[in-house]
Amino acid sequence: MSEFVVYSVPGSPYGRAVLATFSEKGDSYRFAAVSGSRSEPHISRHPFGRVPVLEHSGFVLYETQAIMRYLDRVLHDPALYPADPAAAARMDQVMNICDWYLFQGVNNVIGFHRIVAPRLFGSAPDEAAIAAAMPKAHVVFAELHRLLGKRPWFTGESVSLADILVAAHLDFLAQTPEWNQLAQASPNLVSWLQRMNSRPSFRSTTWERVAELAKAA
Ligand SMILES: N[C@@H](CCC(=O)N[C@@H](CS)C(=O)NCC(=O)O)C(=O)O
Repeated sequence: MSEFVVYSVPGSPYGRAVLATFSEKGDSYRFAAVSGSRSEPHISRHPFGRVPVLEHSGFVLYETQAIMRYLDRVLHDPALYPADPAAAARMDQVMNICDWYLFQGVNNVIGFHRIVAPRLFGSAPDEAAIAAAMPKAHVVFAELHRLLGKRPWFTGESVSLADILVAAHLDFLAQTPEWNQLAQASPNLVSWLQRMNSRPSFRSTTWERVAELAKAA
């Protein structure tokens, strides 16, 4: 099979979800660190200037969900998309909750101001923006708590793309002081995240590990 190239940056939760998908499948890729996502050459790969982007045999694909589903189809077992229609629909729903509500207005505010901005730009967190994001964050946590319920994974007995995508984002928030307050009423999410973090796919894709990959590339 020809080479897979992942264009991303260390620390990107979306990038991590793609890298963890490769790891869950037991497949390899080349990591290509992006510097300047809004300028050439990256802007030609992704006109919206985001990461990650996948390249495979000349096929260039952006949008994390599309990349994860593509990898699930072209790489070998285990399947990361449930066969049961209701479980598959639940997976799709949770992934869209991640993109529309967990990322937009929650992780791209709290995660950005607490972790990304201080680490990459040396700027102080915008406390007002973080406080304003908390009500939405509480709704997202309550809903993920309800949807996970007592199951080990979001779609039942085995890990799916939904677990990978959501965990990449929640693990980011878990490193912020807001985490304790947000996760207080959701012990199932806390133990689920611990289970995800103990998987090789997550241990090998932390910000630090991906930074090492980027350095070695
Ligand atoms: N809808 C996109 C979102 C990707 C995204 O927002 N990625 C972030 C990093 S996690 C990014 O590229 N941020 C850089 C920027 O906004 O300039 C996807 O699913 O891939």
